Amino acid sequence: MKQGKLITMDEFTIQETRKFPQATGELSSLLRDIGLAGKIINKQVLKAGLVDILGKHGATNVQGEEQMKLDVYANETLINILKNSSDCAGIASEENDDHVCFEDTFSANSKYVVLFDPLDGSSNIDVNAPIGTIFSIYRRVSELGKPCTMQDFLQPGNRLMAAGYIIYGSSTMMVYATKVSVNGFTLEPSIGEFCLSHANIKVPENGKIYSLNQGNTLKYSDGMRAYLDYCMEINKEEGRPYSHRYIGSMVADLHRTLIKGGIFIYPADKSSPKGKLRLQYECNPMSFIVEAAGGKGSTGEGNILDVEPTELHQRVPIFIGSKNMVAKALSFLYPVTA
Ligand code: P6P
Repeated sequence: MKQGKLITMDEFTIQETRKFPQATGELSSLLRDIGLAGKIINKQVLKAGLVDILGKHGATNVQGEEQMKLDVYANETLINILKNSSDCAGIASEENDDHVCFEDTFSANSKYVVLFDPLDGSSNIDVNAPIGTIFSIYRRVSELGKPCTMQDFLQPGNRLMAAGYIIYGSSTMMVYATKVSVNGFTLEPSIGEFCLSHANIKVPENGKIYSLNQGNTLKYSDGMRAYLDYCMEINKEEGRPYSHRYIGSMVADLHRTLIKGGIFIYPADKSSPKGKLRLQYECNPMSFIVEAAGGKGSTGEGNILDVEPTELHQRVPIFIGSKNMVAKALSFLYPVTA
């Protein structure tokens, strides 16, 4: 790759595709479509405070969460872009009860399906905190030429072809992982292109930041509370106490963790025995990205990517980030008996 040259995401994916002679370019084309959706959503996010797109949409989604208008706009944008893509057989969205098959011939013959959380962290929209779109791309398991099936969307994360997110923050970035590497692209608004800014991202093996909603501490298990005490006690050799950072927007907390290292946790607790975050829309894609960058994603009992999904909106606990920090946290949950 030539040094100093601005490399657009399209150029990058084409160069990456050339490394695999058998690649057809369909995955690159799908990533380009998702990037286009991100640019369209970004335009509305940037002016959310100025137009009547802010505030409650009045509807509630399958999670029972009140839908912000931007949620609905982002969801419809992704569905429309992917419906017109020649590389997507269907979608499943955190905002939709069920999956959606695209019936046209082109789509029915496409080999990929896409799952997404169209606007994660939407409770932060009206306080101008970072929010994001999270997406997962699977090769379908159903027969080409026929409509996609639920089984296409209930695949474990270890079968992901690619996963990524678009973060609408101080800058707009698209980060995506394949099994080969994780790369970040920053939107250059003057040319409307995502340009390579973070090549071959690697999660530091150790970090100094722990990220979780400490307001839930009283509902945590004894092991989780012991780990929190560990994070807060002073130990200069180990660089503790850690710093606590929690934005309340998974994409923003995970993007910081990916770049700086650290651990993000949304554990099971007394009121949420499976935790809060969704396996297929948040935990699997983020674990795929973090593990491709050398980090770790665990439910506390095993690898997130190995969980066999049983329903589209199921939740799992998540411990994710620097691999040594995740290992340390798990040692408090399941102390190794001597
Ligand atoms: P809590 C946002 O609603 C979200 O789904 C994630 O983006 C975020 O990490 C989490 O929920 C925040 O949850 O319970 O701490 O507000």
